[in-house]
Amino acid sequence: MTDAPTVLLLQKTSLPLRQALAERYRIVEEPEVAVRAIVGSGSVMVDGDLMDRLPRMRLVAIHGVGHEGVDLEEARMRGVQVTTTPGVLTADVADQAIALMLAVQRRIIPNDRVMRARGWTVPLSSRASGRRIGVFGMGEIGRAIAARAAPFASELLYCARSAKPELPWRFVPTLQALAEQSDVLILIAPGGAETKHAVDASVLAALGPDGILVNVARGSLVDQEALVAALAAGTIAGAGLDVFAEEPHVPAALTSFDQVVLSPHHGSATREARTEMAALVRANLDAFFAGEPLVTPLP
Ligand code: 8YV
Repeated sequence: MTDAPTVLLLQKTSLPLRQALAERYRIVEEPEVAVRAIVGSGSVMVDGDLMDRLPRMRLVAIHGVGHEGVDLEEARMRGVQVTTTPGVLTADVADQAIALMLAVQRRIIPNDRVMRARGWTVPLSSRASGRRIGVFGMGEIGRAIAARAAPFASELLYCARSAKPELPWRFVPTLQALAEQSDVLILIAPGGAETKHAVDASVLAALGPDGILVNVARGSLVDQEALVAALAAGTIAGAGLDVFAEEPHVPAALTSFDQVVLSPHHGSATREARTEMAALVRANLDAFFAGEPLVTPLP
């Protein structure tokens, strides 16, 4: 494979991805001048400095849909194109949000722990149906979450950059107001500077002592220290967390709460999604190197 184009792989975890790339590309894990494309998750930092070190690189193929780590302006200035893997992970991330919500409400994990210790008697859990469910972020995955959550909910509300009149759910213009009016707050907005610590102590207080936070977006959306404090003080009732401020680090305090369900950024980590994501990354690379239109470019 000496003539194979060199791809800088900035993603450690996905075996399907590595296999899909290795068939056709030379994979390196450190920047080098030969690199012609980067493959990685959208939260990995791809800034002007890295691009300067990769003078032949003209494609960033993101394995996922978030792209907050990629400096799109620097990319545009250098003629670097960017692709993501939309569609193929939508259902799985949405399912994960619902799974976390139900697991927190019905105490699935602590009850399982009691059973494994040969116990039977456990505290009461909370009713999942008939709650007001608020979704923060109304892109493709936000819609899939809302569609799944709505049948459970007494009301489905959402907050996004703008109201979507085509949707049957009630738009709430601020996150603070959404938290005030929701029993469950599900986060699926993009990461990056615009949403950093959007969920702070005041939003958590608005969610209230019966409120549950579910985050399948980015850890950066939540002030994690404020969340730990709110859980410890009972300012909110519980949380289902798939993402964390500094992955893979999870603060010890978060692991100590029975009312918290933790998951290792697993939303898109089904065999099916990861196989299709890998295929889409590969299809974008193949199109790029064949000089053909990219399959799923960022608009
Ligand atoms: C992936 C994600 O796990 O799509 C995203 O933005 O966060 C996840 O689906 C991540 O991109 C790792 O590749």
